[in-house]
Amino acid sequence: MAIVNRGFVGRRDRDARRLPPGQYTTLDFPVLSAEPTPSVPLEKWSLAVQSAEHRASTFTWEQFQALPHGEITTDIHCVTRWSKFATRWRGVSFDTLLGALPFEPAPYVMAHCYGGYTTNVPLADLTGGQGWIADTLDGEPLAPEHGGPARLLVPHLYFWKSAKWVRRLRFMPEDTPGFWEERGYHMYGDPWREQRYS
Ligand SMILES: Nc1nc2c(c(=O)[nH]1)N[C@H]1C(S)=C(S)[C@@H](COP(=O)(O)O)O[C@H]1N2
Ligand SMILES: [Mo]
Repeated sequence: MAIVNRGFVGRRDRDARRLPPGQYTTLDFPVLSAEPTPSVPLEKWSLAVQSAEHRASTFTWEQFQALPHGEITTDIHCVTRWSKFATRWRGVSFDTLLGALPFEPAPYVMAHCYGGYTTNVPLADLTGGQGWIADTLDGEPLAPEHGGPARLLVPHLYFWKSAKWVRRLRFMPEDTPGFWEERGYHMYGDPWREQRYS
C-alpha cells in the first residue's frame, strides 16, 4: 500500500515540479498570433542572419534544409498561463546555424518575422542546444498557424519569445525590446521566475 501510494504521489510531485508557477497544463495546442497567419511559399522563403555590422548571410529553404537538423522534445509555457508538456520538434539548432555564419555573433538577437512581429533574446539563451529554428512538429511540417515554414523555438523562456514565421535574425550589441516587450512584457521572460511583465 505505502509503496503504491508513494509512487502515485511521486508522479504528481514530478508533474508539479515540471510546471512553472501560475501555469496549468493543456493537451491541445492553442494558437496565439498578434497578426494574421502569413502565407510564405517555400520557393520565396528565406532566412537572413545579420551581424551587428550589417553583414548578412541568407539561407534559401533548400540551403536551410541542407543544414544538419536535430530533434528536441520539450515543455512550452505561454505567458497566458497554459503549458504544454513534451512537444516534439525538429529543426536546426542555433549552434549549427552559428557554425554556418561567416561572421561573429553579437550578444543579443532580434527575431523578425513575416508579418512584422519581433522579439529579443540574448544569444546566451540560444546556444548550447537551447534555441532552434524549428520546421517540424510531431513529425509533420510545421503548420502555418503554428509558425510554418519555420519558427524560433526557445522553450525555456515564455513562448512569446518563440517567434513564428521567422525571416531574419539580427544580432545586436545591446538588448532592445521587440513587439510585446515594447508593450510591457518582460525583456527576458523566465517562466520559473514568473517574468511575465516588466
Ligand atoms: N510572429 C509571431 N510569433 C509569435 C506570436 C505572434 O503573435 N506572432 N505569438 C507568440 C506567443 S504570445 C505565443 S504563446 C506563441 C504561440 O505559438 P502557437 O500559436 O504555435 O501556440 O507564439 C509566439 N510567437
Ligand atoms: Mo503567449
